[in-house]
Amino acid sequence: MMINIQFITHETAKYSYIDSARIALEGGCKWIQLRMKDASKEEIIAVAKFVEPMCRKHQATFIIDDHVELVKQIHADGVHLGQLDMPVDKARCILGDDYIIGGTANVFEEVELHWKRGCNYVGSGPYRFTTTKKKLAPILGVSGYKHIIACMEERNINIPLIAIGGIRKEDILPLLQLGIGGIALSSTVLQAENPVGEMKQIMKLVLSK
Ligand code: TZP
Ligand code: MG
Repeated sequence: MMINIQFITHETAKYSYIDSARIALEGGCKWIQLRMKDASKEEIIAVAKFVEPMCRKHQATFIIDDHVELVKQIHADGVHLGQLDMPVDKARCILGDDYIIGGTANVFEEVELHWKRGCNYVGSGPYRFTTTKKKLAPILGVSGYKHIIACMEERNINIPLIAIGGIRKEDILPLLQLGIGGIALSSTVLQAENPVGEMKQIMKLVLSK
């Protein structure tokens, strides 16, 4: 199975949003989600003008967080929608079948709803506490994912479940063993002393699977 590593852009004291995407791409990541939570549409469009061509150069998928209305304008491959964003089925009506739509879920019922509404993958977390996202949902840990995966198997729901939130390199293989379809991460790369090297190690780890 193809294991998907999704990098979530973030702005830190050291790095801009664009830097963060560049680091992930240079480290071999093939999926960038442009997440700029407190930014205006104009700021997002300005950053996307740099990040989109960078993704194309590296043959990486380019996803925008939240903003369905910007997907086509910034030439994104799709959108990631949280619990408070546009419902997945409405986004599917607007975008059609050629775009990727991801959704956030903290409990199985949300996974099922996203699946019924035509989601391509579900981001589920947080695995553990993280400061990257404000207003965190309850922490899932290994037992939370085990439960969600068991429910998905029972109902024959087979879309990739992507674990997110506080995930470090050493967490990745144990999570994949649970049946997780991919990993989304940010801070473990951006806080590393050598972030490109850290991303490379993570990619090597999953590509060997
Ligand atoms: N949702 C939960 S954590 C997160 C999002 C979008 C950001 C990534 O978290 P981390 O801990 O920086 O990898
Ligand atoms: Mg959102």
